[in-house]
Amino acid sequence: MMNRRTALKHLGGAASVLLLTETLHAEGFPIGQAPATAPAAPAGPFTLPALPYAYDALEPSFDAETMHLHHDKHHQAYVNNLNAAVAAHPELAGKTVEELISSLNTLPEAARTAVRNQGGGHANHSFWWPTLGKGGAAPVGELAKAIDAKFGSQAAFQDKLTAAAMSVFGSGWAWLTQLPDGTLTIETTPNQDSPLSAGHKPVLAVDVWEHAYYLKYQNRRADYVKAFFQVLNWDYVSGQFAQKKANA
Ligand code: MN3
Repeated sequence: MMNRRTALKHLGGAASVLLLTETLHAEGFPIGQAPATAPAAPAGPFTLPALPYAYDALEPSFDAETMHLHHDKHHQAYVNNLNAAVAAHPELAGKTVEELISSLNTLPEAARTAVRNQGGGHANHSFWWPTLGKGGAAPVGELAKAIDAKFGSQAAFQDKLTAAAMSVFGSGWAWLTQLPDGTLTIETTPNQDSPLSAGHKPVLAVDVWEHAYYLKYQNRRADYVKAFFQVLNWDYVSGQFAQKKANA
């Protein structure tokens, strides 16, 4: 049996360069800036975390094919590109991706934009996958109280997050985050920017890049956001919130 990796090896350098060029283009690199010869992506220090459930676990809301592409191709590309970006900066390799994007201003200028984009993509997706799954229909405990206190009700919160997700022009994310004073807020970030860069702690998020929904929902972002609430793992998100609060 020839797997994809073996097949690529047999196809040789030209095919690899083509694939990498397409990946770079898909991740927002103007095609003219893709390297003429593609060095093999370093294997680390950053690695793709496994999905904590099966690819079809979120069906029918999020289809298995989208999950395959989103995790195995898009997230993997952020990891590969981040590894390439830190390869020339060994002092960055010992840090977690969260530490890197929390202190963008302290990074060497040559690596800053790549870490912001590729590191942001890696951190955002690594945060996001475990918050999905089928666990509970509503927030519980401390998070339920905090959402009610801030937004009035769970339904009002859902409406506000939906409106935020719909308001993102182009690619980005809508978030529920915790501010340094402990209160909750809804915010959006463009591209792969992370709330961590502003010192805000993500509680939950909606990825509104088209790669997250186009196969199944095409232009219907509102339907996708509705489907997101069907696969938001409230039990996990509430547990994480309570734990962080206890440790704060
Ligand atoms: Mn995504």
